[in-house]
Formats: sequence, C-alpha cells, structure tokens
Amino acid sequence: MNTLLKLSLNKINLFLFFVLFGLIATAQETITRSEYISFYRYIPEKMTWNEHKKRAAEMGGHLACITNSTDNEQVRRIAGGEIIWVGGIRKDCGNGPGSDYWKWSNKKKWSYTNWRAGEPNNYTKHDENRVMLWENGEWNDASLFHEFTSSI
Ligand SMILES: [Ca+2]
Repeated sequence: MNTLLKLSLNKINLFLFFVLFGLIATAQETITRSEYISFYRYIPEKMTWNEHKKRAAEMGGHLACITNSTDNEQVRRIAGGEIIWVGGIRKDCGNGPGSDYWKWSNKKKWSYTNWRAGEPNNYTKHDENRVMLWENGEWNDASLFHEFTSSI
C-alpha cells in the first residue's frame, strides 16, 4: 500500500471515529436532558393524600415531586386555581423547611422549596405532615386527611 493511500485511510478512520463519537455524545445528551423534563397530569377528584398516592401508583406514577421552580410553575398552572396535593412527606415530628424534615414520595432529592411565609408551621402539631400547593404555587404543610385535587 502506498503512503498516500495509507494517509487517506487514516483520515477516513479518524473522521469515522469523530462521527461515531459525536453520535454517542448526542445520544447521551438526549437521555440526560430527558431526565430533566417532567410531565404532570392533573387529577381533579378531591381526595385525601393517601387516596391520591394510591391513584398515582395505579396509573404507574407518583404524586408530583417538585425539585425546581419550572416544575412548581408547571404544576401550579395545570391545577387551574385549585389547591393541590404534591408528594412532600414530613420525615418525623420535627419542623423546618429543609431536607432534615421533608422528603419526596418518589425519593427525589429535596433540593427546592416554595413555602409560603410562616410555613411549614405544623399548625395542629404532628398532624400537618404532607405538602399542598396553594392557588399561587406557594407550599403549605397540611393534614393528609384534607381532600384536595392532585398532580401526578
Ligand atoms: Ca401549615
């Protein structure tokens, strides 16, 4: 094989390598990006938190677990002005706004909050153990026995 042909083949190989590398990188980026896009569905029936959790599981999903302001706004918008249950659960009897006291029902990281001023207040002491969104998207801790709509 002459040198010129060898050089051309090397260039083609190098070119193919980068094309393949590019395709893999693009595919990985698509997968990574899709993890950040959440789709929510509004459940208009007014039920307790546990009833909504059960319904979500039957539909193959979870109550909405909100980890950024975009998701919070999306959930608020599809609720159309209704108070709505989301997947926030108080870990134990203590009270505070952060991950020491709260977790998401689908085990997502507790990394974002939108508590209304003065919340969570555990108003009825050891009873306000779930998270609901007010009409404006602010959060409140409330008793799981209240009947609201939900988003999954
Ligand atoms: Ca409260």
